[in-house]
Amino acid sequence: MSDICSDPSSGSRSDFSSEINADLRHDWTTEEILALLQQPLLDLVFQAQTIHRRHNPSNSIQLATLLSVKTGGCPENCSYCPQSAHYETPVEKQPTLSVEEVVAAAQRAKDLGATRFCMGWAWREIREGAAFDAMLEMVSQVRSLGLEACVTAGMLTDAQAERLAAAGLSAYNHNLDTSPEFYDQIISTRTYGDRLETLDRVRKAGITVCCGGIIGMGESLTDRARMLEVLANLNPHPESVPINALVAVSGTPLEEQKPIDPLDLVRMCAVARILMPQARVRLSAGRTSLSREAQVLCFMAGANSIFYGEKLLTTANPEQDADRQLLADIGAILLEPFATVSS
Ligand code: SAM
Ligand code: DTB
Ligand code: SF4
Repeated sequence: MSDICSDPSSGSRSDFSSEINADLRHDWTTEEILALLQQPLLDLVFQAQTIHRRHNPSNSIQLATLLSVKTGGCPENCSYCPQSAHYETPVEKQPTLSVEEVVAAAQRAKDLGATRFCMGWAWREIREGAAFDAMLEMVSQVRSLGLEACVTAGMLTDAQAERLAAAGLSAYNHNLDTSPEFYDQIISTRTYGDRLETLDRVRKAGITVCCGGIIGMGESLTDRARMLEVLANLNPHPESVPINALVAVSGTPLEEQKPIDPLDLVRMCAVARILMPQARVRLSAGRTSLSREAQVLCFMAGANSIFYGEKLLTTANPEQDADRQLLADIGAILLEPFATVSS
């Protein structure tokens, strides 16, 4: 990564002026958010970039690498997900990875420049036992490498959240995916309320919250606005907000969905940035369908993280070489591990 500058000011916090405080709201209305989403694109990007620079003066981009530790066979019926046991998809159920395999992958990710390592389990919820003990060990060892550790493994109890926090977990990913109104057309095996309850448990345990959603599932613009509204009205805001474009996988109920217009992703990144000025807005699934220029527009709009590595959980992501080249070509400043939210 020698051709990409590292973040000179990571760890520093900007002064909290009244302007900065005024940007941090938790009372957004659907109408306000819809108006933002429908602004002329360049006005929207300008507004988002202005807020972005005010809150993130170092303008750094974070590289997060994903690894699927337990793949496939999930009892939930999320219509977008190739790992659901409800659908016949190209994903084969595989043996759960060992602590050693996971730590070796985390070391490789670190060597290639990632600062956050995100581990996924295709579970409805965490259960006590050997697999959870192994998860705690993975978290602790990933942290020992000097990486942020993130887990996504479905619902959890207060006690499990506390044990994950004690193991050093930096963040827990649990997405709202879409609006409360559209949710039951996408998933029926759990409720929006279940999702919010889990987020609450994560927050209470002192773990940072990674929560976002997906566009391109057939939702309306109002659904997009409503999802952003629920996210932005969480207090505090999620520290990171993944914005995914649906990867339509054969065998899932959403296999025939038309690809989104990349400019819609730019709009989502911009509005997420305006509503949650200090969050890491992560341009997540769907990047293989974006041109370099569309990705740069997302960065202009305030996206400041990507998943980095040739695979997401089970589907393709851009080649690492291509990402490194893109970041070098735009002179991206990369985030150091554990930098503060405002760096
Ligand atoms: N089972 C856990 C859960 O549901 O929280 C963790 C894994 S799940 C794969 C994490 C997130 O990935 C989902 O909430 C969804 O937002 C995203 N995701 C899954 N499949 C996707 C797809 N085909 N396209 C875009 N995003 C997807
Ligand atoms: C998130 O919002 N997106 C990532 C991560 N959080 C866990 C997962 C995307 C998965 C895309 C489909 C797959 O690769 O299986
Ligand atoms: Fe299971 Fe998570 Fe996929 Fe839903 S998104 S089917 S909970 S792995």
